[in-house]
Formats: sequence, C-alpha cells, structure tokens
Amino acid sequence: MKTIKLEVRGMTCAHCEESVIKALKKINGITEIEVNRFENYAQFRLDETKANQEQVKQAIEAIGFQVV
Ligand SMILES: [Cu+2]
Repeated sequence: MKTIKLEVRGMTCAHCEESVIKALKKINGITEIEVNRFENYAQFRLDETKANQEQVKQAIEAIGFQVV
C-alpha cells in the first residue's frame, strides 16, 4: 500500500469533490480517499497489485477534471 497525493484541477464545488470520490471508489485497490477542492488534491492509499496510478489518473480525467 502506498499513499498517493495527486493535484486535481477543475473542482469548484462539493459536487465536484463527490464525483471525484465516487470515481475513485470504483477503482479496486483504493482506500482512505480524501479529496479537497480548495487545495486541489485527491489523496488515497493505493494497492499497486490491484491498480496503478495511470488508471486513477484516467478515471479522474474521464469525468472532466485534470490531473496535473
Ligand atoms: Cu462542482
């Protein structure tokens, strides 16, 4: 398990945060999700035997946010 903090751009309200959290929850291997729109980040624990960072990035971008 590895803690990862990604810079996420484009979140403007609580709904945006929720959308990102939902997208992350769908990925197997992610736990302890924390998303903050004011500080533009998404942090979580990732089990790298189940998913990789690229998949996470794609999942966030697929719903309209940018991972810097
Ligand atoms: Cu929003």
